[in-house]
Amino acid sequence: MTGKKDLLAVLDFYLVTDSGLSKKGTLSDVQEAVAAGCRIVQYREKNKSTKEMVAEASQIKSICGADAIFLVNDRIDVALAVDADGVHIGQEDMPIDIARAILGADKIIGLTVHNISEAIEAERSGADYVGLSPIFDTATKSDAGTGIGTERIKDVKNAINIPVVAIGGINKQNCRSVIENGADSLVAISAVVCSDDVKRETQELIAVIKSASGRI
Ligand code: 3NM
Repeated sequence: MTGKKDLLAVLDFYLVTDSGLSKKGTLSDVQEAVAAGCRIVQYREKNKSTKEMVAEASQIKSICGADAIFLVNDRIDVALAVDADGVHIGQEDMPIDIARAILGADKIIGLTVHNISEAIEAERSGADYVGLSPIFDTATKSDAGTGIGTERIKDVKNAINIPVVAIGGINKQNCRSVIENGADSLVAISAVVCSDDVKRETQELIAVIKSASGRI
């Protein structure tokens, strides 16, 4: 097991990059979030060439260093090219058993799920954590669908033994209820990368998450 898998148990805020929404650019966002104490970064890039992605992923990997898990969204080839810590995949991406066979046992694989049955299946097929989505309505992902609400988080958390990361429409105002309803960690893309001060926003989110989870 990679040392970084241990970090999955103590995640607070989870950064997902979005170069389309970012005010200061992906690398700056990662730098500021990691400096603020973020311990997991997912490079999610839909608008760049593979060559550009490999170069940027390599830089993000160095920023994450030993302190933060570095995952690549969807692109197993890019993750392998830079020896990332793992990938985050969706229900329509590479089947998880094949992703595991390609990446090996040490790498981290996160899977997006929308309900209890997908979460149970994700754990059974070897996911290291699930991303539960969307908690609230969001404009960041056009096909995300309607928010499932915070109550559903408890149901999913109680059904599985791997960490639950909440995503979709989360911000500083509603993040406390997300954690109080059982999420181990949460993603807030627009709330963070659209802010003027990514570091401060991340610090403030981490403070609320730690307080809500009793991890202070
Ligand atoms: N995936 P924001 S929602 C990347 O529902 C992503 O699977 C989602 O962005 C899903 O924090 C989403 O700005 C975007 O709402 C979340």
